[in-house]
Amino acid sequence: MSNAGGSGAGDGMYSKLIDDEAGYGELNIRPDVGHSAHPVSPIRTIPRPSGPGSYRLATICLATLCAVLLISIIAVAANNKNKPQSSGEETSEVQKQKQEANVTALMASITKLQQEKKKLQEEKDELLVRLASRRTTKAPNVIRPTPQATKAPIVCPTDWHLFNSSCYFISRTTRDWPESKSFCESKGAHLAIILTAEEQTFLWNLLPRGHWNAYWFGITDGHTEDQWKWVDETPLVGGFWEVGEPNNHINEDCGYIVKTQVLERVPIRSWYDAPCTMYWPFICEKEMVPGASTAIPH
Ligand SMILES: [Ca+2]
Ligand SMILES: [Ca+2]
Repeated sequence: MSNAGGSGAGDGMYSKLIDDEAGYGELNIRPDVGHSAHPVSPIRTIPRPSGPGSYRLATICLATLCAVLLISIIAVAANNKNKPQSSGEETSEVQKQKQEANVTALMASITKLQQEKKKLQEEKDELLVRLASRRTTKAPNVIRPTPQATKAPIVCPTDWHLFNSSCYFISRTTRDWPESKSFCESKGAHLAIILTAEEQTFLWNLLPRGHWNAYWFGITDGHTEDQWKWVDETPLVGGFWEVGEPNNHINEDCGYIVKTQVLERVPIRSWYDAPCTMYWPFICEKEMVPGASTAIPH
């Protein structure tokens, strides 16, 4: 055995140790070099990856970590993907149900409208039948109202005054009430029957003012006290009595209108009752028929 041989064997062993130690990586203890007589203290070096083994391990670790991360990401993504999909499915289902409900409601509306249309069509047909029936049964020669003949204007005789369709006469002579009534009737008229405030005012305006200008007109309660009637036997409704009248003060059964010098007196409160035997002027009224003779008997 030579030293060289012994030395070579020792180098081979050493190289193998280096390789093995390098495989562990972190602690690199350098043994004595050349078996020097001076022992060298072991040197601790900064661990660093070195050698293909370290990179493989790191690569494996990184790959593992990457795989774990990738799996985690995929799992999270899948989870997140499943959730909205589920919600979306539910939403879609609800929408589908709503749409089906809408379709059902629309179909019901269409059916109802069709029924109403049919009913209206029937009513229309019935109305058309009625209209056609009326047209056929209508008299071909309808008697149409002829235009009214032009109304002849009412012309009152001299000393008679027209209001509406009546002529009024204000006497200048005096008579008691029965004689006044007879006089008017002899003229084809009657003592005035005054039914409206307008008529009353019209006559009032015809009368002259005086100390106590009184005029008989056609009202009496001679048949039954306080039951006033017109000369045509119709009962009095309302009237234009002065306040406190009629009072039958001295057996007063005939009505008259008075007009004085007092301007405050008003036509609608100018009626009094008095004994029918008093002599006063009077008012006659004659209803006129358009186109009829206006002649007044003398
Ligand atoms: Ca009386
Ligand atoms: Ca009186």
